[in-house]
Order: sequence, then C-alpha cells, then structure tokens
Amino acid sequence: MDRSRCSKNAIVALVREAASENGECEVRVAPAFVDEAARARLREAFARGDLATWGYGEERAVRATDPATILDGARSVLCVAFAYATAVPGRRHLTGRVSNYAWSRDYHERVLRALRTAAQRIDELAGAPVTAVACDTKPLVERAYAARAGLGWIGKHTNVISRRLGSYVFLGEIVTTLELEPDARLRTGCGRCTRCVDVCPTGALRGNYTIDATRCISDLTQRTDAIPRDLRAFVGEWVWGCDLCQSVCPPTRRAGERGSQADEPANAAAATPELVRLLRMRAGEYRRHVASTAMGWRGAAVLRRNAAVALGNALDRSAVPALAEALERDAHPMVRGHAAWALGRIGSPAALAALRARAQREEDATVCEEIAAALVVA
Ligand code: B12
Ligand code: SF4
Ligand code: SF4
Repeated sequence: MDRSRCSKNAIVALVREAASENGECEVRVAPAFVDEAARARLREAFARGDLATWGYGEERAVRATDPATILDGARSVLCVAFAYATAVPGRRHLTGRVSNYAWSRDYHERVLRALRTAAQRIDELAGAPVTAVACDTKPLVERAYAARAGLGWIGKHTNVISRRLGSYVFLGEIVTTLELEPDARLRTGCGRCTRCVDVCPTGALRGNYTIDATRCISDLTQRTDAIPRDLRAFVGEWVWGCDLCQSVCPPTRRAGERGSQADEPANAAAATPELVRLLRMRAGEYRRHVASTAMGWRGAAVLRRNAAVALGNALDRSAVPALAEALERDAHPMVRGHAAWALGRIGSPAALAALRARAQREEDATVCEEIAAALVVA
C-alpha cells in the first residue's frame, strides 16, 4: 500500500469533489476510536425507552459507537454533510405536509453514490481497499462522529448544525484504515435558545439535547402500527416526517436554502400531496409516485393512515365522504381505525352517521374499539 500519496489534504479534496456533485457540502475528519461518551448517552436513551419503536438495545449501543464494526482496523472517519434545504412549496386546501428530506428522490442513493465514488478513488490512491461507506442505515452514531469531526454541533433538536449549512444536512461517512489527522470539535452551541423545544407540538424535545423519539412526529408518521390516540391531534397535517424544530432554528434559518436541484420535490404531489387522493392511494400509484422518495419504505397503508389523521386534524367537513369510504372499504384495519378517529374528531352529523353505520358491520376488534372511542369523543 502506498500511504505516501494519501495525505489528509489530498483525501479530503477528493471527497469534497465527489460530494459536491450533490451540491454544497462540508468534509471533516474524526478519529475512529470507540466513542465512550456517545455509548453512555445511547445506553441512557435506550434505557429511558426513547427509541422503543426502533428496537435498539445494548448491541446497537456497542456497535454504533465503534467504527471497526463497519471496517476492521478503522482509524479515521471522513464525515460529510450534504446540504438539502430547498424552498417549501405553498400548500393548497386539504394537502398534507411532507418534510424537506423526504420530498426529493431518495437521498440515500445520491449520497451513497458520491461516497462510493470517493471511496473508490481513495482505494486507488492507497493501492489497496482501505474504505467502507455509511449513510443512515448502518449501525453508526452518525451525529456523534460528525460532531467530533467538527462538522457542526448537536443542537437541542438533536440534529447536527453546521455553521455554514445549518441543520438541513444529510450525514454520510467514509470509514478508513488510513490514519488522517482529526479535525477539532467546534467550540460553539445553542446557548440559551430554546425555540425548537418551544415549537415541538408533542413535547418530544426535553431541552437537554435528548429526545423521546416515540413522541416525535417524524417517528409517528413512519411507524407501521397504530399512532397512539393521544398523540394523533398533535401530528397536524404532517404525512411524512416533521420539520418544525429545524424551521425555527436560527442558525438553520440563517443558512437558507442550500440544497441542489436534486433536493427539490420529485414530482408535483411529493411535497404537498392531496390528502383525499393519498387516502385512496393503492399499490400502483404508490410505486409510481412515492417509492422513489425517502418516504417510500413503509408501504401505501402507512401513508393512507397518515392521510386519515391529517384529514381529521384539518377539521373540514368536506373530507367526511372520503373518510367514510375509507372506513367502509379500506382493506387495512389500521386505516379503517384511523379513519374512524378522524370522523369522530370532525364530529359532524354525517361523520357520526358513518361511524354508527360501520359499527353494525365491522368485524375487526381493533376497528370496533376505534369506532366506539370516536363516538364517545364526538
Ligand atoms: C432512528 C433515527 C431517527 C428517529 C430518532 C431520532 C433521534 N433524534 O434519535 C426519528 C424517526 C425520530 C428520526 C427523525 C429524524 N431524523 Co433521523 N435518524 C435516525 C437514525 C437511523 C439513528 C439515530 C439514533 O441512533 N438515535 C439515537 C439517539 C439517542 O442518538 P443520536 O441522536 O444519533 O446521537 C446522540 C448521540 O450522538 C449523543 N451525543 C454524543 N456525543 C454528544 C456530545 C454532545 C455535546 C451532545 C449534546 C450529545 C452527544 O447525543 C446525540 C443526540 O441525542 C439516524 C442515522 C444514524 N445511523 O445515525 C438518522 C438521522 C439522525 N436522522 C436524520 C434526519 C434528517 C431526521 C429528521 C430531520 C427527518 C425529518 N425531517 O423528519 C428527523 C429529526 C427529528 C429530530 N428532532 O431528531 C439525519 C440527521 C442529520 C443531522 N443534521 O443531524 C440522520 C443522521 C440520517 C442521515 N444520515 O442523514 N430519526
Ligand atoms: S421533528 Fe417535529 S415532532 Fe420531532 S422533535 Fe422536531 S418539532 Fe418535535
Ligand atoms: S432552535 Fe435554538 S436551541 Fe434549538 S437547535 Fe436551534 S439553536 Fe439550538
């Protein structure tokens, strides 16, 4: 292996070159040692049940804080932040909200392509395979290594905030066996600001740099089972993810829209889907319009469920016929159950009539229970 050609400057420059094909980026280096502080924080978070919907436990805490899990003999982690913020499109009546990260073509593909290109060039320079790449799906506590590399600081909304790019950044890493001089952590932070904590509708953010993810709208819209009834009203009209805490974050606002064309909505409906249409969406339309975005991994029923909740929160009687149709005909009991909740929340005479009519015919016990609860509330 020819390590002499692998100076830090040369490596960082070629990562920057490959990454910048995706738009604006930052690249910095963290040492690949076991991050004991992050491991302790993860253990505490899992013990509190903050990540209960993700099934994370001790094995995740250990693996995610040791880059050698991804590459044997890892010495350095090249941490990359890819800016993705683009303008939030105006919404028409009865359309849902989708978070900025999910409305474009799936970022995983783009980020991984750039990282793999850079990794291949590093391997060529070194004359041997010395790299492995990660973005989102590998067991690596990406925010902790990004903060260690000084890409940004971890804010009270728990996202990494880059000084220049704000927090609307995707994180990706190239783990390498090359020893590269680490960059310094940033000496800055949130100070006394609490805007993200104050704006969070569900109280998911505790204000001490931790989050109860089971209350986060991003998690609620992605889970595959029922959204807890007491949290549904807080979800508002979000049908995938949530950007509230970042949209009020001063350094993120100052950074502005630094995403590229590839970060813009994948199609007309991707950022502001019509809720009634989404409520009726079947597999074919899902494959055509949604599967290529980052919200295309949980299936159509989850989005129909989310549309039902958003329609309930829109409190618009014109949505009652579509919700009644979903309660009557949707093949998925979870969607019927959430449609029942939405009808109860709207509470108009037509909504109550639809609930009473279905109560006579419904056979699924969970849906019967939703209908009964909806009639009590109404
Ligand atoms: C599970 C997951 C979620 C869960 C849980 C989120 C959470 N905050 O933990 C849910 C579904 C809620 C979620 C939501 C979102 N996610 Co997410 N998610 C992940 C995933 C897969 C694992 C995160 C994890 O292990 N969480 C457990 C917690 C306890 O650990 P952690 O937050 O990662 O890191 C903690 C430690 O690093 C520790 N720590 C260590 N050292 C230090 C030092 C100091 C000083 C401090 C204060 C803390 C600290 O504190 C951190 C914060 O709690 C990562 C990808 C990955 N492999 O890391 C993406 C990731 C974190 N998500 C990402 C994104 C974009 C989002 C959303 C913005 C999407 C959206 N718009 O809806 C929201 C943001 C919601 C929010 N306020 O956090 C990005 C974050 C980019 C960034 N700028 O930080 C990641 C990194 C994916 C990626 N590769 O880009 N996500
Ligand atoms: S993404 Fe939304 S629900 Fe989640 S912590 Fe931020 S403001 Fe709260
Ligand atoms: S809104 Fe304020 S407290 Fe929250 S992450 Fe941004 S700077 Fe920090």
